[in-house]
Amino acid sequence: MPNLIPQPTQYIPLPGVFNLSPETAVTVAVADLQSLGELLAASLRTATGFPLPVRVGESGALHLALISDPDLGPEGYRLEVYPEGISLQAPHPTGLFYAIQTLRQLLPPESSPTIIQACQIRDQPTFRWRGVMLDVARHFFGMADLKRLIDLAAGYKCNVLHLHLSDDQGWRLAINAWPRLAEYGGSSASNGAPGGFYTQPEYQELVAYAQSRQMLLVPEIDMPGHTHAAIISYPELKGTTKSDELYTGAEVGFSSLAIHEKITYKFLAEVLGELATLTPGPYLHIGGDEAHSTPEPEYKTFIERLQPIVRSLGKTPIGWEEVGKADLDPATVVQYWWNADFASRAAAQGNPLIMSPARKVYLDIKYDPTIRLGQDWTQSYIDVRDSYDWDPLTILPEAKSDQILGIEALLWTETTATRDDVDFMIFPRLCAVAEVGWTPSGQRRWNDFRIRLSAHGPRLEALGVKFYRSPQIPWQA
Ligand code: TNX
Repeated sequence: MPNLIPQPTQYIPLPGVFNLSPETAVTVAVADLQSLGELLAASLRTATGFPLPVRVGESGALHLALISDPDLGPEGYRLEVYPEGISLQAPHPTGLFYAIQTLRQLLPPESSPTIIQACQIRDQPTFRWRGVMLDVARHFFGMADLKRLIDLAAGYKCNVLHLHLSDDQGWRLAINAWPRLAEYGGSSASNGAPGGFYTQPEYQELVAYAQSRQMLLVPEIDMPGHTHAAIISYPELKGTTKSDELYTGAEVGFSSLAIHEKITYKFLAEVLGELATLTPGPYLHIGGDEAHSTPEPEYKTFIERLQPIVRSLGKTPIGWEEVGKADLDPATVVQYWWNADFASRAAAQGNPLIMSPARKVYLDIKYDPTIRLGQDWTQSYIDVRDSYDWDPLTILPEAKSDQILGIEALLWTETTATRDDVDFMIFPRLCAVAEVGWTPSGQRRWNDFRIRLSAHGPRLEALGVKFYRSPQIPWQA
């Protein structure tokens, strides 16, 4: 078995090898697949230095085609490697993108040898939601960092990038109708780090970049708590907060929008209206977590008023598990993170669920007590095995399996200020979570995963990722 992550559902070795050579060409069956052909060629060019021209036609040793095979679903693919050539086939371009990611992993990380063991792979994901969240509010990360994260996560077949765009410490998206949100509210970050925000054209560029990597961008504006940066930018929004100063600390739960003021709903409609226009994807994440300064009945009122606003914009709301306290629209998606009681209340209402259990997929929790970065409020540490050895279908007993859309790993960034910090907390735990999302749980074995992961050390290194060398993994030198 080659060292693929996530492990494909079916891998059959065949006799012989395919040799990538300076003469190898990429062909695509129809012109629509040209950009995928280019993506494949570009990644192999970097690895091999070979020219790898891309043409529309049949004759190339690397051939991409759409096929009819309904059992593969919207994201599945077939990848067949023979001594004469390699065929990548899928019912949809998404599947071809994943076939390309698998093929990249079949090649060694170094440029030679460029030999691939012949094989047949048939593969498709277990869960349709395989997300990663980055908190760009506590610390701000620029466009280059986000595109790099998209490439890395998509390489492990994650398909959602959730951006936590606002919090007490900063507001990160320019809103035309409320310009001070980004200009003033975006000027701060945790621990006095520099702030920043995305312009609307930048945000759209990011959406398109994510799309080209088959990732759905899910934006989050966290409300009614976690809103200090918005409130000091526009004090008329204030129900409660700490002070009039920019906030750079790490406490949570002290801010709340004014639930009974008309202006709050004008704000919501305009901010979410602009966000909906900029976001082609179907979801807007409205936060809803840790609103400790919003009295419970008001919290309920707020969520119940917010849902129809999102719906009227043609979008589906997603909220953290606390929204389970309110009466939910059937389509509202709920994200479980810590409190099984709140999450179960959402599960009992029958709503779709995303699983982000803090003890498994909180990538801001320390690997072990000696780690400089990260938090430990979960009163447990998360080494790679903890992120790997769990089943999204049984983690919340009240949830029915058909309610569970999938999983999402989260990086809150109170303690992570740089790209290297982020790399260190995300990798290699994201590799483990990616496999939990993709590979059927009955096929997953920790002892097998840790060996496969060890081969990804040199790959991650070649990509400049400063990952954590967990002692659980027999890393290759
Ligand atoms: C809880 S998880 C939070 C975040 C913090 C995180 C730190 C969630 C929905 N809220 O505000 O950053 O813990 O681990």
